[in-house]
Amino acid sequence: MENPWWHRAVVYQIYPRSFADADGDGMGDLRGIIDHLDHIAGLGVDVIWLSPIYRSPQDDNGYDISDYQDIDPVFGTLADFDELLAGVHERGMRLVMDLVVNHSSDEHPWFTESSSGTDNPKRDWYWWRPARDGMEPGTPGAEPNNWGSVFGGSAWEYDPATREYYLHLFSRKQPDLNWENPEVREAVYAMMTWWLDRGVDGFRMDVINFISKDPALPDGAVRAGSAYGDGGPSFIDGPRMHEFLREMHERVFAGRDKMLTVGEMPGVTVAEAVRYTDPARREVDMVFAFEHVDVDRGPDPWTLYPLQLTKLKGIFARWQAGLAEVGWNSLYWNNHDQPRVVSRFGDDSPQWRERSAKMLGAVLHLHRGTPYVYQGEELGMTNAPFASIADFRDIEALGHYAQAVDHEGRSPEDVLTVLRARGRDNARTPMQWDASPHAGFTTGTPWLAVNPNHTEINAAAAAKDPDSVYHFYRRLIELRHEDPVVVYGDFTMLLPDDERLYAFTRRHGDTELLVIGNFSGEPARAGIDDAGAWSSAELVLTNAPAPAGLELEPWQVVVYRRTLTR
Ligand code: TEU
Repeated sequence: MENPWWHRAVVYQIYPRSFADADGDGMGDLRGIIDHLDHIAGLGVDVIWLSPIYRSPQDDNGYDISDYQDIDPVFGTLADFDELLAGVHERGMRLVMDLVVNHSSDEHPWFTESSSGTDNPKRDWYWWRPARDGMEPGTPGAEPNNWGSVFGGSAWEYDPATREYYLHLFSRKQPDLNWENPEVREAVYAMMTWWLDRGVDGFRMDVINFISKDPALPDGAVRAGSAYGDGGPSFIDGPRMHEFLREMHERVFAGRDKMLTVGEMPGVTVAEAVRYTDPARREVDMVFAFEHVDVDRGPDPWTLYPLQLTKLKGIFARWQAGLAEVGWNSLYWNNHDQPRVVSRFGDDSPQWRERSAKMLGAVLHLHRGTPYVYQGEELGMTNAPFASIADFRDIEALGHYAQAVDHEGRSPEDVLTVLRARGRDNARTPMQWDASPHAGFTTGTPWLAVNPNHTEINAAAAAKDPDSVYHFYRRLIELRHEDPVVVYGDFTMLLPDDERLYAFTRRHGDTELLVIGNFSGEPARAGIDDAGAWSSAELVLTNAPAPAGLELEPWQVVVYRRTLTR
């Protein structure tokens, strides 16, 4: 089989609400994206993935959709969308939409109908359940099971009119769709087909490995200190998951080539990912796994744990090996749900910010898989200085804060410390275009405060500086497009026990790459076999002066290439 185009591709994610505001209402919009397409094309990426722009009450910034076939007025119109799509295609890029079908908005007509009565034909489109046996509906503890929602609180909302509860794994304004019902599946496939016929090039599928649930919905285990049980075992990679994805593929994607599908899959294992991405099974092209972004989590959700580099390398090594023969990896540090990587795994102080941002980019992109760049990552944007809980807008941050502080007795300072370091709003502060007030993002009042460091860190400054993070990402992407070793080379992790250096080789035919990144603020020497030969090989990329031997400066990355002689 011919290698698919997306093996060579790099994807750029736009979070439209925070990208560029053309009409001055403080929220990004489609016109703003159209106006900035050259910034993205200039990076050399192949694909743009748009977070949701559909009609939505915006309870979870568009991940709660009330009309899948219209654009939210905040973002523009279908005509704007068509113009954007044409602009993307004209520049030789593709456009991938976000598909959010584990749940809809509670304001979607499907749900309005479903909640209108127990005998409504759409009642079974969502997960309605009566109160727990022997309990009075609507009283404390009468929820059908003990599951907590991802955003805090119970996963069940009581509807007094019909005296039943509906399931919402996320906010109560995001009721879960019942994929057991074939009418639901057909409605989703029809909607997807409508977008593909309009010209879009694929989908990123939101929490897609949650759509198949064990219909028994049994209670989950309760973690010490928490009020709720973990329903994960009943809905992560559930019983009919592979069947649903194969059916979707057959109904929606069969006969269409050049598509890209990526399933977001919290909790997915390597073994499951192999099955999801095996081309012969026709499910999805790749998945977003979470192990590497959960690397600095520990037993207590309100304690900050430092990065252990050896653990991070162990995770990547397993994913690289697990998908080496069958399937394909996606590669990401950042998205709209993760804190900024330079603040998390690098050093965002003025001295090392740019250097560590480049090192992180190079180490990630030179793994085997398809890299994703999240807006602002190419500028080395950092976490934001949130002073108090009032500065956050994210429903997850607010929900977790309420549950932890109001119901679990945690100290507000502990909770804020973790939210400041890990909260999703870190990724959602407006894109920093220039040094002007509000960073050139809007002429109005931004919906979430602009990071004050935009006077230093912004796209205009980066474009002018040949040593910027932006131009480094551009060269990194160019390297992937030029040299098949980056795309197809096999992967070997080196120095697995080194606490500071991340080192690996890639080999394809007679070309070999050596990548070493220093994840520390100290110089470090790579004690690898063949060090002498490597240090005289071609240095294709670095972010600091060429090292002597393999002695790297703080946060330095080196990429050497050599031709093997037989
Ligand atoms: O995220 C799925 C998910 O599991 C997130 O809740 C994530 O793990 C967590 O927020 C990390 O802090 C997707 C979307 O990417 C996210 O923006 C949505 O809020 C969520 O689904 C519901 O649609």
